[in-house]
Amino acid sequence: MNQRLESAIVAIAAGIAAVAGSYAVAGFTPGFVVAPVSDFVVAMTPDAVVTWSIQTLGSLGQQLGLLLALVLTVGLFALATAVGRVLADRFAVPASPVAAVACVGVALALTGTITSTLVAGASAGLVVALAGLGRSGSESGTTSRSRRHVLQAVAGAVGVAGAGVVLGSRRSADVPESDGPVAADVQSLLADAEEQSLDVAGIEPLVSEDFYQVDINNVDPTVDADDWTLSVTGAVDEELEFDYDDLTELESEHRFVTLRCVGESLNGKKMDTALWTGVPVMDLLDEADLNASENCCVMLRAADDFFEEFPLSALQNGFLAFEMNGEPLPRGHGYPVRALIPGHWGEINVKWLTEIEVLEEEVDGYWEKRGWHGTGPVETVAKLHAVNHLDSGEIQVGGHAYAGTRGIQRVEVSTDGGETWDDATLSEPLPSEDAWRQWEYTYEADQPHEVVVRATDGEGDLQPEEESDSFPSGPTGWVSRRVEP
Ligand SMILES: Nc1nc2c(c(=O)[nH]1)N[C@H]1C(S)=C(S)[C@@H](COP(=O)(O)O)O[C@H]1N2
Ligand SMILES: [Mo]
Repeated sequence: MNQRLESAIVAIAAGIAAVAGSYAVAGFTPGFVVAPVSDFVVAMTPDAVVTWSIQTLGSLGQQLGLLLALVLTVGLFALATAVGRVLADRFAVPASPVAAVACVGVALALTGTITSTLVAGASAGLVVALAGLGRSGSESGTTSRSRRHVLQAVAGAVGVAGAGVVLGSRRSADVPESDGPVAADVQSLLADAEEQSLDVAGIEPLVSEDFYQVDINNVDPTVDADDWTLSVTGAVDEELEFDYDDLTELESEHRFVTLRCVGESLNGKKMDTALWTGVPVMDLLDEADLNASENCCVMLRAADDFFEEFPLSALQNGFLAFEMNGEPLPRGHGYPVRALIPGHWGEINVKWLTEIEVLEEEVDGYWEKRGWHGTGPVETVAKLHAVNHLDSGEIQVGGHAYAGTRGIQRVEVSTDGGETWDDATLSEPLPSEDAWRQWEYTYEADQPHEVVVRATDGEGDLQPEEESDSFPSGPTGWVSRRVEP
């Protein structure tokens, strides 16, 4: 085998092992060597490309970004290994420790985390050592021997990668340790919600089983509740700082809240509901702390450097949540504390919240800098997610309707493309000021037809028919779908 090719394969195998070794000990956390590279990729991606990718690729764009970061990181370690081997050759010292040290250097520069760094270096060193196993003298051996060396290196990398995936995925576990049994009042609220859910196959129950996740990170921040603080800064008389105990010692409430992402498609699935436990923002802050009369707005900032700005008046109805469905907030949903702002698009419901900055003038948030207008109240929507052909021969359609704090009064269904309308059955409203309702409609049909659905909010306003894209201020229009009998 060509010597150059052999070196390249060994270097790449070592690169894969280094990344896998780091994953084994760090999991999908900021200590994983790919995390900073992924942040870099995200930061280097032009805003126009980010916006385009959200609209056309959705979460796929984020996955492609992660894949690119993975490939780049393997490349970095492969390069370090190759340089290490060349240097070792030149100074006639063993290659594997030199390559390991080179990889340790790269990992340390990337993460600054000791264990992740050492294991990355050791994994790469192991693969280089395997490639040298049975090598006699410094002469490269016969073709078959060199092939054997490459195979040893590749086998080593595959082994480390396998172990890394198994160990690492345990560490990435999304849910922090639960701190005991689910409280009785939460259990009974969840049981009621389950009871109230309509019997329609193919739609989420009133409390979502699979809550969507949207954020700017490929690797979510890991924030320790013990280290967490929330500071109140900006146009305040005196800056304040609270810790996790300050928050959780206050009397907590349970609220059913629906979130919906402004960037989703009209009939998309980025709308979900959970029972959140937390404290009203104003129980923690004082009216006086905010100088409410002089100030217009607030900027919420987070551990992932995300920031969103919106009117102070919206924050005053806000909620600081630290539990979701009776468990500590999952890491992906903002552990340890997130904001919930009633009736507004998802993006201002800031996760991993660290700072509330009070402002005298409006400024743009993260998404507004990129052209979105997602800080206001949600649009009214009725979604059509289930079309079921029942044993009775009838057709059942169903979905969810949501209008933020306006509530949902009515959902109508047309089975003739919008000519005539009939009322759908609605689930009983949850005890909430900001939650969706399910709807269901069963009918007979023997011809292909167009089903259209529209909601009326609690103020009596019909959902706008005019269609618009999600960019920049959320999708509008009536959902319709062709149904075969
Ligand atoms: N810190 C932080 N908070 C964030 C985001 C983010 O990227 N970082 N994304 C926002 C967006 S765009 C939405 S739609 C909601 C989604 O909340 P979820 O992931 O819990 O469903 O979180 C919001 N809060
Ligand atoms: Mo969003």
